[in-house]
Amino acid sequence: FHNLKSKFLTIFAHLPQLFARSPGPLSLSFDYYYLYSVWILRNSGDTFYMFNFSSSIFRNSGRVNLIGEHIDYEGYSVLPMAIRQDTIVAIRKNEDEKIIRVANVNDEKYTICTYPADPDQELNLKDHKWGHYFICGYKGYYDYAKLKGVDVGQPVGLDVLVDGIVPTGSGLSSSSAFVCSSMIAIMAAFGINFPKKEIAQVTCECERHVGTQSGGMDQAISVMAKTGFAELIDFNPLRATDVQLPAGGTFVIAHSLAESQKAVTAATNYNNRVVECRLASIVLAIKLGMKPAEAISRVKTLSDVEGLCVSFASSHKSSDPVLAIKEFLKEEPYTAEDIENITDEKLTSLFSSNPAYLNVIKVAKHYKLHQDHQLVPFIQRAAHVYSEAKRVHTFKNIVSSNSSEEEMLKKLGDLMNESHYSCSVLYECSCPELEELVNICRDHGALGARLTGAGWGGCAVSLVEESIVPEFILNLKKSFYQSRIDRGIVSQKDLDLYVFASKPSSGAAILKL
Ligand code: NG1
Ligand code: MG
Repeated sequence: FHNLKSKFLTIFAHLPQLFARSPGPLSLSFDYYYLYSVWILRNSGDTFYMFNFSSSIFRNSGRVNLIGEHIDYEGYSVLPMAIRQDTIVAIRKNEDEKIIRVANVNDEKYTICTYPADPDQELNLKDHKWGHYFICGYKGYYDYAKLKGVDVGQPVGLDVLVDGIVPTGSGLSSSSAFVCSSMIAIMAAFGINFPKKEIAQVTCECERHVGTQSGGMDQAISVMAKTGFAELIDFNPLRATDVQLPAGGTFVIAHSLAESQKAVTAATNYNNRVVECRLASIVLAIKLGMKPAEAISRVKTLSDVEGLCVSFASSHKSSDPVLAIKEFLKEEPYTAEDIENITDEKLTSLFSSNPAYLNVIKVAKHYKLHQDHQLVPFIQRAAHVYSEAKRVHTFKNIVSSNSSEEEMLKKLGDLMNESHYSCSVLYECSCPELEELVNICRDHGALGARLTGAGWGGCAVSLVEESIVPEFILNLKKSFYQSRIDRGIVSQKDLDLYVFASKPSSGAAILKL
């Protein structure tokens, strides 16, 4: 490991135009991204072509989701863009020891993790470690190689060094940047090429080994992003369509400084919502006429029942699937018993094959498929999902329309505000710090501002007119961050890591050394 680290650092030191050092973790200068393209190895078309280096470096970017929150796992399209902040993984085989060592350049915060070189190991989820994400990529590699009939041979040891500057627990998908670069690094170490789309699919599935039952947005954008474009990501089958954003607007990302440790809080937060949506879709399907057994076996997501909801709506002269929800989901929270009466099956048996779901039902007291609220006539998870799915397409249509730029930016901002409202009130995945931050962003001229990523902490993204970006950031520093600097929550010198403007950046890349 020490050799690898010193080689890694020596390479960095010898390429000052590529890597600018800062105190603490390595941070990367802008030129580095420009020069990346010179160093990227045949990252073209649909496949990464890899060669057997003695040691190589792989990078994947974080992402900001512009719109489409908590709907990827329900099968709906989302619209993220990659950001400049990324995770870099260097790897080499160690034939002498059957151990995987995962070390970090920032070894004070991220101490070295070791694991057996065994693809069948189970991760200890009760003791969550940062290195677990590497093992997700490792297990994913073996699962996939097996599926493809690749002869993987006997497992060997791996020395791995990581340098990440995507803020963690921030909704910017540091986890997926790490899982994706890990898996690509492992492929290269073993001299295997897989198509990019398949990498995105496998990494989505293998990240679930840390426990979160996530959809595939982060891995897809991390692997398939292109400089200068946001991407509309469709699922089943996975597809990325370039989306050119209006030039006069910039997305500013600001961290609420509340860290959202999704893997740790999965049972009450992220996975709870996944389970609520699953149950909402089954209950809806049954109410709309499907037999319980059929609904349980066929309906996995709200997108699976949208067709039924739409036919119901159209028989009432509407095209809005939300009409069916209003009609068929009751307004009070559901208890497990209520649901079992509808589905004719115990929840524990319904979810017997998924330990993460079982953890959710162990701690959940009731499920909010549809809950009344004094502010709006109906508030529910399903309503969020259907309306957010629509907003994604509206967003895409607005940027491809021929409205004036001013009008376009205004409409996009409005959609982002609506999305935030829906996340915060219907989906209840915001938190006080995010609410404060989003309001401050709007007060200082954001055309729209919303939480991004899973929520419960992490970042907000604002759409800001290009010309006011520096002033906007300065104002956020004064109104949101200064009091937190005074309270010792964040230090002045780190502030630029937590609030920054970002243009759409590139995705996965391989550096040949
Ligand atoms: P973040 O918070 O960036 O990890 C998570 C999920 C996404 C998506 C969003 C909510 C993972 C790896 N990613 O993103 O798939 O569901 O929440 O839209 O869990
Ligand atoms: Mg994540």
